Amino acid sequence: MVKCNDIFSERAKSMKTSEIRELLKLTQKPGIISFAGGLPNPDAFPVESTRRLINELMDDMPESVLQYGSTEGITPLREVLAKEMTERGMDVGKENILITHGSQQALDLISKILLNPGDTIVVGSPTYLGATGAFRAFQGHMETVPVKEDGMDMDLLDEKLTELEKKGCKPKFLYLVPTFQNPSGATIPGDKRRRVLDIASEHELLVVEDSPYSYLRYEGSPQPHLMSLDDEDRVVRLQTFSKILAPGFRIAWCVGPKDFIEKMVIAKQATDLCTNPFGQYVAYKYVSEGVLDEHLEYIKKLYNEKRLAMLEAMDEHMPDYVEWNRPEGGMFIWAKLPENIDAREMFEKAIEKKVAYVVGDAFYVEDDGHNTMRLNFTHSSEEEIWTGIERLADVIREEVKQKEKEGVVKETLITP
Ligand code: PMP
Ligand code: G9A
Repeated sequence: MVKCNDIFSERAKSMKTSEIRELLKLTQKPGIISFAGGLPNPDAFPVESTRRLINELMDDMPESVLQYGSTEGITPLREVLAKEMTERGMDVGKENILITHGSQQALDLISKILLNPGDTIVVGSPTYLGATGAFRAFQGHMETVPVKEDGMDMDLLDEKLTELEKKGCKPKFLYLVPTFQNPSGATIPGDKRRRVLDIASEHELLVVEDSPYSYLRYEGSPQPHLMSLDDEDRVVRLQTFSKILAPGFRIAWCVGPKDFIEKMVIAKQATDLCTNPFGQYVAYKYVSEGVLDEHLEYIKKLYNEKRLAMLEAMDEHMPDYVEWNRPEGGMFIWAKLPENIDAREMFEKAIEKKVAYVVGDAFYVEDDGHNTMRLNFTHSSEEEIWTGIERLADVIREEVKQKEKEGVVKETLITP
């Protein structure tokens, strides 16, 4: 029998399982209130309009919808997305757009075309673990810059890049989720966005702007996309239908300079030939017939109610030594527990009490964030949010008490 472990490539050996994917299995067990996965709410799925659009497609053009498509993606979808992005201040044509199976595939393809083993990528600390998973799978080396409440620290980014340059290291790209970051919910304010591009320009760096949550703003004013501030063709932007329509379609779009997209297309040919045309045509109809705009208004209202419910439940139930942010959009709240609490160690106790979260350290490349957790507010009902937060607050209180007890025992053992 072949021992696969002996023949796996170095690349395969560097791959790590996604904690979120593993958690999904666990949290699908009955009775568990899960604030773990970044999942849309099932009530937000547009079942009736999808049924109608699919029927129309089957009546009007089954020969295109059910056929293979071009690797770039279907032309009408790329055209309508280019038009929409141009209206939002980004100078984009269809030749700048590649349709992918989720933004996750774009992250994989970007790594495939840019990374040689050991190449450096600069990421936030914390950052989206699906991205670090993709970079790791292509043996990328990650350098980190702290992410604060207003996003990545720009002074530290500049310092980090200068320090790397001094060592003769030129990173391949900077990866950022500038708006309602996964996991921290942090958003880079408008004035700081210009600085991202100035720093990138000074250090001649490509910027990957991953932006699945920018449409999900519930209060405050929209901030300019990095791509709309870019006049040097230095930004590659990722957008997805996963959070605004349904992740089951697996349709996203990657936007970038023409030569970059051409290389992505070649890389994609070897991966899966083309993104599923069926989903692309449905997405096209959603955008072009204005159904998506209506749907967006509906989900923004729904998610805002859930966001406010979670914030209110946390205000009411959480002990005052727990800290959290109040993001104006997106899907996540980021919470910080006292230093002596390890959210990973506490996780099993939370599951016993039937509540789940994602342990914060999963989003750090380095050993950090042991006392942090990510809470998703979009997937649960308001009732589940209130019950789940109450359960979580109890688990935290018990853990803190337990640590205090252990501390007393330790002190008594040490004191002669
Ligand atoms: N990037 C970020 C920041 C995300 O949060 C997600 C989904 N959680 C993705 C990319 C991948 O999304 P999808 O593949 O569904 O488009
Ligand atoms: O199901 C997934 O893996 C997508 C969700 C990502 C997240 O929870 O951040």
